[in-house]
Amino acid sequence: MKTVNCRVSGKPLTEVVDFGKQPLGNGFLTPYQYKDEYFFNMAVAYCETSKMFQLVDQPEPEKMFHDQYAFFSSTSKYMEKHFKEFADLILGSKYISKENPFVVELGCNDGIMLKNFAQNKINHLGIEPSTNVAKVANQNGVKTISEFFDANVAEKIVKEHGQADAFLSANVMCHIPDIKSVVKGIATLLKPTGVVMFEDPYLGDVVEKTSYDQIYDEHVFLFSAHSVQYLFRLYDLELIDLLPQKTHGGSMRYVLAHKGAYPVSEAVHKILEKEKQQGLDKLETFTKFRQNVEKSKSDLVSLLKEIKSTGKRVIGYAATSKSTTILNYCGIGPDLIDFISDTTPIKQGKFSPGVHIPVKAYSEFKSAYPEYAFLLAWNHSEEIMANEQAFMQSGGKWITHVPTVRVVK
Ligand code: DWN
Repeated sequence: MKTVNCRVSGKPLTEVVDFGKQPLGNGFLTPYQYKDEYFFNMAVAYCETSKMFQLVDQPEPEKMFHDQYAFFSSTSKYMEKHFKEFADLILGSKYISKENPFVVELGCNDGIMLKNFAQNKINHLGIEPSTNVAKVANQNGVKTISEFFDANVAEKIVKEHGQADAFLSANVMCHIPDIKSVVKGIATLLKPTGVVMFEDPYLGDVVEKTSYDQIYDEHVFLFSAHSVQYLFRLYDLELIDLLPQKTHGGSMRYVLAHKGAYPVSEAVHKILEKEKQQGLDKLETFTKFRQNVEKSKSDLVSLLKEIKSTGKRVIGYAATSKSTTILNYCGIGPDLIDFISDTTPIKQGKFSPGVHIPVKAYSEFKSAYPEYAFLLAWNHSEEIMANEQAFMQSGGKWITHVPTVRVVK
């Protein structure tokens, strides 16, 4: 679904970086599927009216989210803890009715967050389009329907369950091209006193850290406070708070409510001002971003080639969706990285999208440590460093590309 106009304002977009031909971020495959492998041209653009940073072209949602979706949220212990804290924050907040509150989560994946409500016997509903993942959520005791949420689904939910006290979402809203229909649906679904809380990777962090790997097929938008405010205002919903998060290399939690329902916090004014200083409201900022992306690419390729020329082994650590952008944009294949180690069974024994690096079980990494591991899940570095003391004691070094390309001991 290619667009020349902003998906939110309808005004013409200005292209800022072209990453060339890219496969699906989670399109792990077997060699007999190579001949039919799907590619699209991945470019990102900016809208000066809505301030929305977005993909120009995005594959159809059914190509990305289906009965073989490869990402399960519960692969990270840190994220389990993060979502428990998120749930506790909502349960203890002023936004939730005392009597029989109803909580809805968009894109609940395997139930990592909603299970905290289910365990507390709170009335809840998960909406998850990937059927294999939704099945796991239901098995985890989380009531989940498999649908792509929009204004029509919102009406159906209201008829069946009534309006919601809280509408939650984590790392999902930025995946949805028809975001206006989602926000329209939220406005219908939310009680007059209800609250929306959602978090996604934050454009401010991506620009600051040149973490361009947050750009891939699934992430049609990278939001900022400016763009979220513009989008929700279209449906009379107001940005009332902002809570920066460490997750996924820097995320933002946006808190919204019906206009006038709650006071607007000081954090909203401060962060909007900070975004102006960073230039997130200006097109020129993204010219500099493109130059930083190009430099990151050439530094990374030079570093990997230099290591390879010394005969040392490099293994990719974690077959993340975001690594698909780096590997394909930089043209890094099995000539530079022997294999990628990953803990998700559905990815193991397959090959990475586009550049076809073998994906192997984590045990293969542990049984013969390489000299270098390229930290493809850099966003989980705290958790990984704590787990990989033995690798480092064996003399193993990490390669990272965020915020700059370098070797870390
Ligand atoms: O938005 C999205 C985010 C939240 O999750 C999705 N579109 C898809 C996915 O992106 P990702 O694949 O880049 O996510 P992560 O959480 O950075 O990476 C998860 C992958 O890393 C899994 O395949 C498991 C693997 N992994 C590992 O092998 N060892 C992860 C950790 C923490 C580890 O120690």
